[in-house]
Amino acid sequence: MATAVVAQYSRSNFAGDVRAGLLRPGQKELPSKYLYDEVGSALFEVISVLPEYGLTRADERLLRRHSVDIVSRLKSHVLVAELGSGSGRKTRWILEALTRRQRTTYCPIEISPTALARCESELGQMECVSIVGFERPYLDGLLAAASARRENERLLVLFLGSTIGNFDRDAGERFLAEVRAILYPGDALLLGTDLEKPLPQLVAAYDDSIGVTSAFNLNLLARINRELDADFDLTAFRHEARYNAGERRIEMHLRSLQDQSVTIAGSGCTVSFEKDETIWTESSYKYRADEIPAIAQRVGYRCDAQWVDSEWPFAENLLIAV
Ligand code: AVJ
Repeated sequence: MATAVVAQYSRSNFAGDVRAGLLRPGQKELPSKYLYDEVGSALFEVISVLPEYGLTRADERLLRRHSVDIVSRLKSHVLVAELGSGSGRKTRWILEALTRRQRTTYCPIEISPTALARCESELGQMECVSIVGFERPYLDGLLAAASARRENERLLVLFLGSTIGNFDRDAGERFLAEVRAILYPGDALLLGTDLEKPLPQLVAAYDDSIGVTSAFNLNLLARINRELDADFDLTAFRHEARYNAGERRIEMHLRSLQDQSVTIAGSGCTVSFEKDETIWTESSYKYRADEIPAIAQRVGYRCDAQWVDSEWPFAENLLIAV
C-alpha cells in the first residue's frame, strides 16, 4: 500500500551536546540517542540476534504469540502509531492481526531517516496497510499522528523493545504521562519492558563475547571523529558494561586507558581524560513485572493485560488511557 513520509525535522545539536557532556564537571556523559547513526543502527540490528542478547527475540516472541489477543482487547477501529520504528519486524505481527478485521493506517515515528526507510520497505508491501511515516521526535510525531485520526477511531501507540529503559525512572514516568496527555480515554499504549534477571545473564547481554556491543559503544567516538572532526584514538578507550544494583540499570561506559586529551574541532573544545576515567554513554533500566501496573496508574492508564516471556524475562504491557 501507499507510503508517505511527512515533514523533515531539524537536527538536534550534536556538537553542542557533545561539548556539554564532555566538559561537565564530574562524570562525563554522552546522550545515548547518538549511538544510533547508520553504523550504530546496523550494529544494534546485529546485537539483537546475538545469543547473549535475548531482549529483541523475547519481544518478538510475545508479539507473535499474543498479537491476536492484544488487538482483540481493542474494540473500535484502530490507528497504529509507533514510537521508534525499528526494523518493523515485530510490528508486522500486530498489523497482521489488525488487518484481519480492518484496513490499517500505520504511522512510524522516527528521527532516523534510514530506520524509517527500512521500516517502510519491510512493511510497505503488506495488504490493507497504509504507512504514513513521521520524521520527527516522538511526541511531535505522535501529536501529528493523533490529529490524523478519524472520529470513532482509537489510537494504539506501540513503544516496544524496552526503549523506555533508556530513560531515567522519573523521566520515563514523565514521558508516559506526556504520551497520555495526547491520548483520549480508551486509547491504548503497548509498552515493552525488559525485566530484572540474574546478574551474569544481564551483564553478558551488554558485553557479548564477539565484541559487537563494544563496537556499538565505541562507534559513538568514531561518529564524533567523523562528524565533528575529532581525534579520538579508539584503541585508547575500552567498552564497559556494569550493573548498578541500587538503580537497577545496566550502564555502558567507555573507559580511558591512559591520561590523554582529545580535540573536537566541530565542538570547539579540547577534552582531557585521566587514566580510568569513563564516559557514560547509555543506561538500560530493568523493571519488575508488578511495578508496571502501579506506574501506569500514577500517570493515567490502567494496565489491561501483561504478557511475560518464559525464556527471557521481558513483559509486554497493554495500558489503556482512563
Ligand atoms: C534498544 C535501548 C532496548 O537497552 O537493551 C543494546 C540498547 N544497548 N545493547 C537496550 C542496547 C546495548 C537497547 N535498547
